[in-house]
Amino acid sequence: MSRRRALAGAIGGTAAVALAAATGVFLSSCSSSGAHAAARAKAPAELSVSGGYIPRPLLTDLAAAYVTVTNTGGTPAELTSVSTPLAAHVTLHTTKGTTMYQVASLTVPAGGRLSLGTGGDHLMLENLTRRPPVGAKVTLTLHFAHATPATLTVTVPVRPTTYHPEG
Ligand SMILES: [Cu+2]
Repeated sequence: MSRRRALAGAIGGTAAVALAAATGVFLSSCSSSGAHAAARAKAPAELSVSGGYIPRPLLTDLAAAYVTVTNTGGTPAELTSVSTPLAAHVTLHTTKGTTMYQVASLTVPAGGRLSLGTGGDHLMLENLTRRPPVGAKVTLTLHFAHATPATLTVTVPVRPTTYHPEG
């Protein structure tokens, strides 16, 4: 009798240990920082635009435009195209050395920013509809992939041709 009870107790004990182990695995995976980091990485892109300007173009065939796009989300976004009433076409350019190249998109990294500026990535406005004076306001509509909303519209000032932002 006592031997059978001891056996039953041993089996029950094993089951309880197994249950505790299973529960422990569940709790540790739920509260692990790795699981939370993975959830954060899937947060959608959250974009905002700041610091934009257009140096006053010398002619009506070409102007550069600069903006900074900040992404506080967990997913990279791609700037794929830009439209503006000031130009027939806008292309995306990057600069390597002293040569600029047209690219299909520019990346706004997760938790980072895409800073367009002189000597680096920039927008090229081609076939301008007019030559805007310093102080004029120009609307730029930026189109993104992998971001919600997929479009951001900003108004940027025309600066003197030789303008260079501080910092
Ligand atoms: Cu260019």
